[in-house]
Amino acid sequence: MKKKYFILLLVFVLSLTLVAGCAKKDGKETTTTPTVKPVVTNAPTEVVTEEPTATPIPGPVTYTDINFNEDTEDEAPMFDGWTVLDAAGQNNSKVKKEKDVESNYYFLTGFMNVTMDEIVEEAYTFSFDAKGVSSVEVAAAFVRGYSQLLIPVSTNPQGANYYEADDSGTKFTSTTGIGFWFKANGTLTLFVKTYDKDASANIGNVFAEITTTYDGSKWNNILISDNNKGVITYSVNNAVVATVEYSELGEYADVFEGEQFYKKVSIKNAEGAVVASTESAFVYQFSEIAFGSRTGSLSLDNILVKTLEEVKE
Ligand SMILES: [Ca+2]
Repeated sequence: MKKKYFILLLVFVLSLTLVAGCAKKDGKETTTTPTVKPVVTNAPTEVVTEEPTATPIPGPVTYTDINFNEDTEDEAPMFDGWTVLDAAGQNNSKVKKEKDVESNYYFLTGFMNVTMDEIVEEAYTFSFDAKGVSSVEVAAAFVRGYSQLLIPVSTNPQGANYYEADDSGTKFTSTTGIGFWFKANGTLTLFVKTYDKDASANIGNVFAEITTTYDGSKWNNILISDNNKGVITYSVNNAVVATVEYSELGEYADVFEGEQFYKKVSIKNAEGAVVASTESAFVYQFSEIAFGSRTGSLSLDNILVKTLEEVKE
Protein backbone atom coordinates (compact mmCIF):
# COMPACT_ATOMS: atom_id res chain seq x y z
CA MET A 1 0.00 0.00 0.00
CA LYS A 2 2.78 2.40 0.82
CA LYS A 3 4.33 1.89 -2.62
CA LYS A 4 0.92 2.37 -4.24
CA TYR A 5 0.53 5.73 -2.50
CA PHE A 6 4.00 6.73 -3.60
CA ILE A 7 3.18 5.94 -7.23
CA LEU A 8 -0.10 7.87 -7.03
CA LEU A 9 1.73 10.80 -5.49
CA LEU A 10 4.34 10.62 -8.23
CA VAL A 11 1.63 10.57 -10.93
CA PHE A 12 -0.07 13.51 -9.21
CA VAL A 13 3.13 15.50 -9.09
CA LEU A 14 3.88 14.72 -12.70
CA SER A 15 0.34 15.71 -13.68
CA LEU A 16 0.70 18.98 -11.79
CA THR A 17 4.00 19.60 -13.49
CA LEU A 18 2.45 18.98 -16.93
CA VAL A 19 -0.58 21.15 -16.18
CA ALA A 20 1.65 23.91 -14.88
CA GLY A 21 3.82 23.59 -17.97
CA CYS A 22 0.84 23.83 -20.28
CA ALA A 23 -0.59 26.69 -18.33
CA LYS A 24 2.69 28.50 -18.53
CA LYS A 25 2.87 27.84 -22.25
CA ASP A 26 -0.71 29.04 -22.77
CA GLY A 27 -0.06 32.08 -20.66
CA LYS A 28 2.90 32.89 -22.71
CA GLU A 29 0.85 32.68 -25.87
CA THR A 30 -2.06 34.73 -24.54
CA THR A 31 0.17 37.44 -23.21
CA THR A 32 1.94 37.87 -26.55
CA THR A 33 1.71 41.52 -27.38
CA PRO A 34 -0.35 41.87 -30.54
CA THR A 35 1.44 43.51 -33.41
CA VAL A 36 0.43 47.10 -33.67
CA LYS A 37 -0.48 47.84 -37.21
CA PRO A 38 1.40 50.94 -38.45
CA VAL A 39 -0.78 53.95 -38.94
CA VAL A 40 -1.04 54.39 -42.66
CA THR A 41 -0.69 57.99 -43.55
CA ASN A 42 -1.06 59.54 -46.96
CA ALA A 43 2.17 60.28 -48.76
CA PRO A 44 3.23 63.84 -47.90
CA THR A 45 1.98 66.31 -50.48
CA GLU A 46 4.75 68.24 -52.12
CA VAL A 47 4.42 71.88 -51.10
CA VAL A 48 4.80 74.12 -54.14
CA THR A 49 6.17 77.46 -53.06
CA GLU A 50 5.41 80.40 -55.30
CA GLU A 51 8.42 82.00 -56.94
CA PRO A 52 9.13 85.35 -55.31
CA THR A 53 8.70 88.44 -57.43
CA ALA A 54 11.67 88.70 -59.73
CA THR A 55 14.14 91.28 -58.52
CA PRO A 56 16.35 93.05 -61.01
CA ILE A 57 19.99 92.26 -60.44
CA PRO A 58 22.90 94.37 -61.62
CA GLY A 59 24.32 93.70 -65.04
CA PRO A 60 25.07 92.76 -67.64
CA VAL A 61 25.50 95.94 -69.66
CA THR A 62 27.40 99.02 -68.62
CA TYR A 63 26.98 101.50 -71.40
CA THR A 64 29.37 104.15 -70.27
CA ASP A 65 31.53 104.96 -67.30
CA ILE A 66 32.98 108.35 -67.94
CA ASN A 67 35.48 109.69 -65.49
CA PHE A 68 36.78 112.69 -67.34
CA ASN A 69 40.49 112.60 -66.61
CA GLU A 70 43.83 113.89 -67.78
CA ASP A 71 43.58 111.79 -70.95
CA THR A 72 40.15 113.00 -72.01
CA GLU A 73 40.41 115.08 -75.12
CA ASP A 74 38.58 118.34 -75.17
CA GLU A 75 36.63 117.57 -78.27
CA ALA A 76 33.98 115.14 -79.39
CA PRO A 77 33.66 112.27 -78.87
CA MET A 78 34.50 112.92 -75.24
CA PHE A 79 31.35 110.93 -74.49
CA ASP A 80 31.94 107.43 -75.86
CA GLY A 81 28.63 105.99 -77.06
CA TRP A 82 26.87 109.34 -76.85
CA THR A 83 26.12 112.07 -79.33
CA VAL A 84 27.07 115.59 -78.33
CA LEU A 85 25.13 118.22 -80.26
CA ASP A 86 26.26 121.80 -79.90
CA ALA A 87 23.11 123.22 -81.41
CA ALA A 88 24.29 126.81 -81.76
CA GLY A 89 27.85 125.85 -82.71
CA GLN A 90 29.22 128.01 -79.93
CA ASN A 91 31.70 125.39 -78.73
CA ASN A 92 31.15 126.49 -75.14
CA SER A 93 31.00 123.06 -73.57
CA LYS A 94 34.44 121.82 -72.61
CA VAL A 95 36.36 119.23 -70.69
CA LYS A 96 37.90 121.26 -67.89
CA LYS A 97 40.65 120.57 -65.43
CA GLU A 98 39.90 120.45 -61.73
CA LYS A 99 42.08 122.71 -59.66
CA ASP A 100 44.68 120.93 -57.53
CA VAL A 101 43.46 117.42 -58.40
CA GLU A 102 44.29 115.08 -61.23
CA SER A 103 40.73 114.89 -62.43
CA ASN A 104 38.89 116.57 -65.21
CA TYR A 105 35.17 117.08 -65.65
CA TYR A 106 32.77 118.06 -68.38
CA PHE A 107 31.31 121.54 -68.37
CA LEU A 108 27.94 121.61 -70.08
CA THR A 109 26.74 125.02 -71.22
CA GLY A 110 25.19 126.77 -74.18
CA PHE A 111 22.50 125.11 -76.29
CA MET A 112 23.46 121.48 -75.82
CA ASN A 113 21.87 118.11 -76.47
CA VAL A 114 23.92 115.22 -75.09
CA THR A 115 22.16 111.91 -75.69
CA MET A 116 23.19 108.32 -75.11
CA ASP A 117 23.00 106.59 -78.49
CA GLU A 118 21.25 103.41 -77.39
CA ILE A 119 17.64 103.71 -76.32
CA VAL A 120 17.21 101.66 -73.16
CA GLU A 121 14.34 99.16 -73.18
CA GLU A 122 14.88 97.57 -69.77
CA ALA A 123 15.48 98.52 -66.15
CA TYR A 124 18.53 100.71 -65.61
CA THR A 125 20.38 103.04 -63.30
CA PHE A 126 21.82 106.35 -64.44
CA SER A 127 24.29 107.97 -62.07
CA PHE A 128 26.71 110.89 -62.26
CA ASP A 129 28.29 113.65 -60.23
CA ALA A 130 27.01 117.18 -60.79
CA LYS A 131 27.92 120.69 -59.76
CA GLY A 132 26.09 123.98 -60.60
CA VAL A 133 23.81 125.50 -61.97
CA SER A 134 24.50 129.18 -61.50
CA SER A 135 22.37 130.26 -64.44
CA VAL A 136 18.62 130.69 -64.24
CA GLU A 137 18.28 128.83 -67.54
CA VAL A 138 17.71 125.10 -67.80
CA ALA A 139 20.45 122.50 -67.41
CA ALA A 140 18.90 119.12 -66.72
CA ALA A 141 19.23 115.37 -66.95
CA PHE A 142 16.48 113.66 -68.96
CA VAL A 143 15.06 110.14 -69.07
CA ARG A 144 12.21 108.52 -71.00
CA GLY A 145 12.21 111.14 -73.70
CA TYR A 146 13.12 110.59 -77.34
CA SER A 147 14.80 113.44 -79.15
CA GLN A 148 13.76 112.06 -82.55
CA LEU A 149 10.17 112.98 -81.66
CA LEU A 150 9.93 116.69 -82.13
CA ILE A 151 7.15 119.25 -82.09
CA PRO A 152 7.90 122.51 -83.94
CA VAL A 153 8.12 125.52 -81.69
CA SER A 154 8.31 129.21 -82.49
CA THR A 155 12.04 129.44 -81.88
CA ASN A 156 12.86 126.28 -83.80
CA PRO A 157 10.81 124.93 -86.70
CA GLN A 158 12.67 121.63 -86.37
CA GLY A 159 11.12 121.14 -82.96
CA ALA A 160 11.79 121.29 -79.26
CA ASN A 161 14.87 119.29 -78.44
CA TYR A 162 16.35 118.87 -74.95
CA TYR A 163 17.92 122.31 -75.26
CA GLU A 164 14.94 123.99 -76.85
CA ALA A 165 12.16 126.01 -75.22
CA ASP A 166 8.74 124.39 -75.57
CA ASP A 167 6.54 127.48 -76.14
CA SER A 168 4.65 126.84 -72.91
CA GLY A 169 5.54 130.27 -71.54
CA THR A 170 8.00 128.77 -69.07
CA LYS A 171 11.74 128.09 -69.18
CA PHE A 172 11.15 124.36 -69.49
CA THR A 173 12.75 122.69 -72.50
CA SER A 174 12.15 119.53 -74.56
CA THR A 175 9.20 117.84 -76.23
CA THR A 176 9.21 114.51 -74.40
CA GLY A 177 10.50 112.90 -71.24
CA ILE A 178 11.20 113.79 -67.64
CA GLY A 179 13.75 116.47 -66.74
CA PHE A 180 15.64 116.91 -63.47
CA TRP A 181 16.76 120.54 -63.46
CA PHE A 182 19.75 121.36 -61.28
CA LYS A 183 19.85 124.56 -59.28
CA ALA A 184 22.57 125.85 -57.03
CA ASN A 185 20.35 126.38 -54.00
CA GLY A 186 19.41 122.70 -53.75
CA THR A 187 15.75 123.11 -54.68
CA LEU A 188 15.67 121.06 -57.88
CA THR A 189 12.83 121.04 -60.37
CA LEU A 190 11.46 117.72 -61.58
CA PHE A 191 9.31 118.25 -64.67
CA VAL A 192 7.29 115.98 -66.92
CA LYS A 193 6.37 116.90 -70.48
CA THR A 194 2.64 116.78 -71.27
CA TYR A 195 0.32 117.07 -74.24
CA ASP A 196 -1.44 120.36 -73.65
CA LYS A 197 -3.87 121.53 -76.34
CA ASP A 198 -4.03 124.98 -74.70
CA ALA A 199 -0.29 125.60 -75.11
CA SER A 200 0.88 127.16 -78.34
CA ALA A 201 2.98 124.18 -79.39
CA ASN A 202 0.71 121.70 -77.59
CA ILE A 203 3.48 120.99 -75.07
CA GLY A 204 2.92 121.54 -71.37
CA ASN A 205 4.61 120.56 -68.13
CA VAL A 206 3.74 119.28 -64.72
CA PHE A 207 6.48 119.82 -62.18
CA ALA A 208 7.49 119.80 -58.54
CA GLU A 209 10.14 121.69 -56.63
CA ILE A 210 12.20 119.11 -54.74
CA THR A 211 14.15 120.10 -51.64
CA THR A 212 17.48 118.25 -51.53
CA THR A 213 20.98 118.44 -50.05
CA TYR A 214 22.28 119.44 -53.49
CA ASP A 215 24.93 122.15 -53.12
CA GLY A 216 25.80 123.85 -56.38
CA SER A 217 29.25 124.83 -55.15
CA LYS A 218 30.31 121.20 -54.58
CA TRP A 219 30.10 117.85 -56.35
CA ASN A 220 26.85 116.00 -55.70
CA ASN A 221 26.01 112.42 -56.61
CA ILE A 222 22.79 111.89 -58.54
CA LEU A 223 21.21 108.47 -59.01
CA ILE A 224 18.19 107.91 -61.23
CA SER A 225 16.90 104.35 -60.99
CA ASP A 226 14.15 103.19 -63.36
CA ASN A 227 12.71 99.69 -62.80
CA ASN A 228 11.02 99.72 -66.24
CA LYS A 229 7.85 98.70 -64.42
CA GLY A 230 6.45 102.09 -63.61
CA VAL A 231 8.71 103.60 -60.96
CA ILE A 232 11.69 105.93 -61.29
CA THR A 233 13.52 106.80 -58.08
CA TYR A 234 15.58 110.00 -57.84
CA SER A 235 18.36 110.19 -55.26
CA VAL A 236 20.66 113.08 -54.41
CA ASN A 237 23.74 112.41 -52.29
CA ASN A 238 22.46 108.93 -51.36
CA ALA A 239 19.05 110.09 -50.18
CA VAL A 240 15.85 109.41 -52.10
CA VAL A 241 14.31 112.79 -52.88
CA ALA A 242 11.42 111.87 -55.20
CA THR A 243 9.80 109.12 -57.22
CA VAL A 244 7.99 109.31 -60.53
CA GLU A 245 5.33 106.71 -61.24
CA TYR A 246 4.23 106.06 -64.82
CA SER A 247 1.49 103.90 -66.32
CA GLU A 248 -1.20 103.65 -69.02
CA LEU A 249 0.78 103.20 -72.19
CA GLY A 250 -1.01 104.72 -75.17
CA GLU A 251 -0.69 106.71 -78.34
CA TYR A 252 -1.16 110.37 -79.28
CA ALA A 253 -2.09 109.54 -82.84
CA ASP A 254 -2.53 113.16 -83.91
CA VAL A 255 1.00 114.08 -82.76
CA PHE A 256 3.31 111.04 -82.83
CA GLU A 257 1.49 108.31 -84.72
CA GLY A 258 2.75 104.84 -83.97
CA GLU A 259 4.68 105.86 -80.84
CA GLN A 260 3.71 104.74 -77.36
CA PHE A 261 3.83 106.95 -74.29
CA TYR A 262 3.01 106.48 -70.64
CA LYS A 263 0.20 108.99 -70.17
CA LYS A 264 -0.50 108.74 -66.45
CA VAL A 265 2.36 110.11 -64.37
CA SER A 266 2.64 111.27 -60.78
CA ILE A 267 5.53 112.85 -58.93
CA LYS A 268 5.86 111.89 -55.27
CA ASN A 269 8.05 113.58 -52.70
CA ALA A 270 10.44 111.76 -50.37
CA GLU A 271 7.57 111.08 -47.97
CA GLY A 272 5.54 109.43 -50.73
CA ALA A 273 2.93 112.18 -51.09
CA VAL A 274 1.79 113.03 -54.63
CA VAL A 275 2.95 116.58 -55.37
CA ALA A 276 2.13 116.73 -59.09
CA SER A 277 0.32 114.50 -61.59
CA THR A 278 -1.02 114.32 -65.13
CA GLU A 279 -2.94 111.94 -67.36
CA SER A 280 -1.50 113.32 -70.60
CA ALA A 281 2.24 112.82 -70.19
CA PHE A 282 4.77 112.47 -72.99
CA VAL A 283 6.79 109.83 -71.15
CA TYR A 284 8.23 107.53 -73.81
CA GLN A 285 7.75 103.76 -73.63
CA PHE A 286 11.55 103.37 -73.78
CA SER A 287 14.20 105.61 -72.29
CA GLU A 288 16.59 107.94 -74.01
CA ILE A 289 19.13 109.08 -71.43
CA ALA A 290 20.30 112.62 -71.94
CA PHE A 291 21.57 115.93 -70.68
CA GLY A 292 20.28 119.16 -72.08
CA SER A 293 21.05 122.78 -71.46
CA ARG A 294 19.62 126.03 -72.62
CA THR A 295 22.46 128.32 -71.52
CA GLY A 296 22.36 126.76 -68.07
CA SER A 297 25.80 125.60 -66.94
CA LEU A 298 26.30 122.24 -65.30
CA SER A 299 29.51 120.38 -64.46
CA LEU A 300 29.42 116.60 -64.88
CA ASP A 301 31.70 113.69 -64.04
CA ASN A 302 31.67 109.92 -63.49
CA ILE A 303 28.67 109.26 -65.70
CA LEU A 304 27.59 105.65 -65.40
CA VAL A 305 24.61 103.89 -66.98
CA LYS A 306 23.88 100.27 -66.16
CA THR A 307 21.06 98.14 -67.38
CA LEU A 308 19.62 95.72 -64.88
CA GLU A 309 18.92 92.21 -66.04
CA GLU A 310 15.28 91.41 -65.37
CA VAL A 311 14.79 87.82 -64.30
CA LYS A 312 12.61 86.09 -66.86
CA GLU A 313 9.49 84.52 -65.38
CA1 LIG B 1 36.94 113.22 -63.31
